Amino acid sequence: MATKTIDPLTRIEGHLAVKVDVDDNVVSDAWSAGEMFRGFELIMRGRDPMDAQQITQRICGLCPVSHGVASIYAQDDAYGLEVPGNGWRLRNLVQAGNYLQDHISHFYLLSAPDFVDLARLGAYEGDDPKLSMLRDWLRSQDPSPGLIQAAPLLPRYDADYLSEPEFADPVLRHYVTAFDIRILGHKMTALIAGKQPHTPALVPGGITLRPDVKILTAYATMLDKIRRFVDTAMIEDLLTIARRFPQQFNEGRSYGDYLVFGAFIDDEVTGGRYFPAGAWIDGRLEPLDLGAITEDLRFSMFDSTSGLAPLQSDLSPAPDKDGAYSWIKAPRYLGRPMEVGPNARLVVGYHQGHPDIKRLVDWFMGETGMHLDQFNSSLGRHAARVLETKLIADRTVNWLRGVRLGAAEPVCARFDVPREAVGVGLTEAPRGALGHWLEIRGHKVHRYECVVPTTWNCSPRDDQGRRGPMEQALIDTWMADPDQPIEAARVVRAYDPCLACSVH
Ligand code: NFE
Repeated sequence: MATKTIDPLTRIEGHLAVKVDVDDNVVSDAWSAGEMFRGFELIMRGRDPMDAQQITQRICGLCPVSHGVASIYAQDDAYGLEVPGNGWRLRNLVQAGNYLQDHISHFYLLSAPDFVDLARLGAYEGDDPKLSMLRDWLRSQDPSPGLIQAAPLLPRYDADYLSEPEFADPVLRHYVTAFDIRILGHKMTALIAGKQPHTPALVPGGITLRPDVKILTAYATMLDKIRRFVDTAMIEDLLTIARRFPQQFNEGRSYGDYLVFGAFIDDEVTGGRYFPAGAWIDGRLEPLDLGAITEDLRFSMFDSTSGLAPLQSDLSPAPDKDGAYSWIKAPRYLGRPMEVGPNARLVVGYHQGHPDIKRLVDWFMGETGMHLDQFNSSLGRHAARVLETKLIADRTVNWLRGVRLGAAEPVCARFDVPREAVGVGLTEAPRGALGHWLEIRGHKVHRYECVVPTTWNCSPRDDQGRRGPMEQALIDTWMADPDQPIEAARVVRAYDPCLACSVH
């Protein structure tokens, strides 16, 4: 048996170390370790609650909007606010821009190099101007003929890549285009919310923007470009990869239990959120029960009491704690490790009979021959992310059309910060279920707690010794050469981990 450590694992956000035991080229055990402490929940204590959405957005540069939204939802709840239609629609537009940017970035910039060998661009002989430009730039970094072996393409592993030019070249071309397209998502968010990242416009009760025709038209134009890219490039590239690597629908299998908090307020769908809340657990659909959430700490570097609900446990960092190997906590639902993210949203929505999700997922299963259970796989996670990019891009048109113009249209409810209150804000970040819990005493934040997507997915073992979802997904991964751990890296990247968020 050999033990291999991938540290740091690249093309993810933040500092993640993955350790695997490999027996006869097969992973027999795995550990996922978040490598830093941040302490945002301690920073929050004693602050004005109105600072919460600004401070917690600094947890992350990738999904700041999600933290901002969770925070203002928690305050809406604590202050008893009813958000006007323009308020929730404009918030959706802010969140949608961030999702589109984030999913496109992940699929192309972070994940495509696992399937298409970018290093081969050094030998590109076609006449596509963007690919030629990239080739010339790469060759200026590494003038040796053939494969480029220079940053940013390192570490590069020898693997079974998509290499036939008729399939690989379109993906590479879209990889280059994606750099420009993702910026549109950023701009859409900034247009409504003032700037991005770390938007100032998200406030309890609604949003600060009074929309006008110019802003909404500019948003619509950019959204239209993204929708065209998703329809003509991203979905096509997903099909290319799915047909070329069908075995990836069987790799990276985890427990198959999913948790969704629900996202995007929408008054035209049952349940009031476009992505509905719920749990898929042990092969059954269950309504979301917040009381079922606890946080285990036996293998996490905290000295605090294990197994308590959010807001109940203390937060005492203990870097030298015996047996602990991660700064990530181990959240559990009914005591079980739960996977969160795009595949959780699609599976829970599908089982609830969500018409858009059912139509798109059925179409994809028909095109590729994969079945619903295979969303529990590495390629299933990528597929779910791409499919929901289309769902969000298309649905955003409705939210945009629903915004009412005119000075008399409120965008925000009035409120006072109460002396004592408790609030919970639930949403879905691109990487999965995100909750902020807030307790106010004497008009100040007494306690604040975030339970974050990558904390669920990349958690260490819990008090019962059960692995976190991603640790479990690594088990049984076959590695052609354990010194070139591309197969393990593919499993990890399919989760789109964000370590900055997970350790918050
Ligand atoms: Ni930092 Fe985040 C995570 C997402 S939580 S990227 O995990 O998506 O809002």
